[in-house]
Amino acid sequence: MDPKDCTACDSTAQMITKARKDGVVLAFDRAEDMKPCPIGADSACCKNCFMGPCRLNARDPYKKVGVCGATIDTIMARNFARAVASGAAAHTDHGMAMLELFRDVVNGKILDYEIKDSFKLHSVAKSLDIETEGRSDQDISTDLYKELERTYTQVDGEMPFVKRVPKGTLETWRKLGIVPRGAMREIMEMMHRTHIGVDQHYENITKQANRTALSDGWGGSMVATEISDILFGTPSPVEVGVNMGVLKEKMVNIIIHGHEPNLFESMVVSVASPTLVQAAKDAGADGINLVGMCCSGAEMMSRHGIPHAGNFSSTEAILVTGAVDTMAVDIQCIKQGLAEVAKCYNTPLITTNTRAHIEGAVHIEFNDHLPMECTDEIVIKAISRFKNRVHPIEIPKEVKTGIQGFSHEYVQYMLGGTFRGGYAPLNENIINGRIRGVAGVVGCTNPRTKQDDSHIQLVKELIKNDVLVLLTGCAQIAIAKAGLASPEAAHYAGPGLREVCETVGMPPVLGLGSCVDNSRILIAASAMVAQGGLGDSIADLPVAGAAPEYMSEKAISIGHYFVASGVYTVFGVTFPIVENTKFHNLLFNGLEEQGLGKWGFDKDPIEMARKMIAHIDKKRKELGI
Ligand code: BF8
Repeated sequence: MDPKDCTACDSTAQMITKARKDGVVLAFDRAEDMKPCPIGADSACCKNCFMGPCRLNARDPYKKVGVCGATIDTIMARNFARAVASGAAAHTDHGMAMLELFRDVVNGKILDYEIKDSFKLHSVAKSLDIETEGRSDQDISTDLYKELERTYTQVDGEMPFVKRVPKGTLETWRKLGIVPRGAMREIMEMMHRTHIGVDQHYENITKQANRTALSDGWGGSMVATEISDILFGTPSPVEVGVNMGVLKEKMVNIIIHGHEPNLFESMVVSVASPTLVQAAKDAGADGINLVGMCCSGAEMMSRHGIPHAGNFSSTEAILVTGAVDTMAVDIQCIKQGLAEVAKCYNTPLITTNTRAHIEGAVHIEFNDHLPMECTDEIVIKAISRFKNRVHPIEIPKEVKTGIQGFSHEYVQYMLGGTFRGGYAPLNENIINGRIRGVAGVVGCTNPRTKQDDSHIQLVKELIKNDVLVLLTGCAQIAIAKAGLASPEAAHYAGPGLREVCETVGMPPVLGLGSCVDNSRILIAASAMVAQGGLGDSIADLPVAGAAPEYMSEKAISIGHYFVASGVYTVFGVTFPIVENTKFHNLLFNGLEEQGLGKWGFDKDPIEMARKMIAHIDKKRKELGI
């Protein structure tokens, strides 16, 4: 396939062309070579036991059942629920790692990190009814740790952050019996119920999938975001360059790619070490250039303005520049193919997390108690590779500068300041129609579809129609590369949104950070409900969500927690379900009838925008605005 058809990102296209000249195979090539299994793509295959695998016919879904008698609805619901459980497990395990780090910082067992944002500590504690008046940060933190541990370990009752859920939404959850208890319990029960011969009613399986997904959004992901803000600082707007042009030929280039911010935070300290900077200079470099990719990159870009080199589909391609002196990774979305591409360009690929080793990579374990041992070693390896560069360097020139770092706290401040008491100006602008509604555009890129293209088309269409767009994860990077994250991009917006952007001096899209930071969107939605005038539940709001190029199980969990929270959520690329089945009808209609949100699907980004806008208009009409 022509590189220009693989991606809308010129840098990545340039590197695909170079890789082909160099005889190096990338995910784009493997995607062409590996046609998806049509039965698996429709989720019409069950391999949950060893009497199968059983394959049903998507064209005649009720003709056959599995060996155990499982119907197409049971099979699809179980497969879908297991994707939710896996995605939720990834986010909650990440959140748990942050919580453990917080506990040991508070206990004084870890000295390399500290509480950077005491204001946020107090506000999170207050939101959970923890007394803060006249108490030390240490005492508040100890109570906060104990309270948030329940997010994981609690076997009965309601999760701590459920306190933040709008009243109307919570009433619906209670009525349906889907309030999450503890993440471990929900994920365990989900895996149990999808075992052969347990839960064999697609509606009941979906009920537990709702609860499991909610334990991610209002649990693990929210813990990851809030604790990371407390430890490393809450983002506020910062100007950042994004795309492969952030690499510097004369510097030692180090890429951090993954999801947990602690590795990256310690890298920031290591690359500033005078000894290591001198060592880089002694090796002939002008200095050390630290850049991010994927989600931890998005977090560091938001918190510290660290340049970002690209999203999921560009992680192999960037190695083809020959300019990457080391890529260090931790967890999630790290392609095994990186090892082979890194080898071709003599780039050390370093795994750092005990949970994620890759055959062919060097493993240097990152230990929160002695983090610099790992990060200094990464820098030393990079300097050594710089000194011994053997491949010609070709760095694409593209860099787009934009504004990132819009935490929900800053959105509140920017649109009215704390003195106005919350989200009043946003709600007013929605009610008066300048802003038609709000859309979250999130998720991955996927080599099965032209990289970034659907994100860009969808977002342009939404802002043209006065829909304010919130972004996270790889979607945020796609939009930044397209130059839409600068205030000047307001000229793409419709007249109402443009007026708001120009008055405030903000871009028409607001980047909120990594995928766990989708929890910021849940909090913003709750704040909009609490502000008044837009109903009493998230399902009442004129909002919608989309992941037009998703590829991961985490994205399915995110999509499902938005749906279960009341949001119409549209996915692109493919949807792992057979149409015209009872389970499909439940996800795409039935959940909304229960008072929740609903799923949507469209491969065409303009059609996707049309569906989201129609939903927003329907909600506006119901609200009488
Ligand atoms: O959590 S958007 S490709 S990097 S899964 Fe992965 Fe998807 Fe990117 Fe981050 Ni999220």
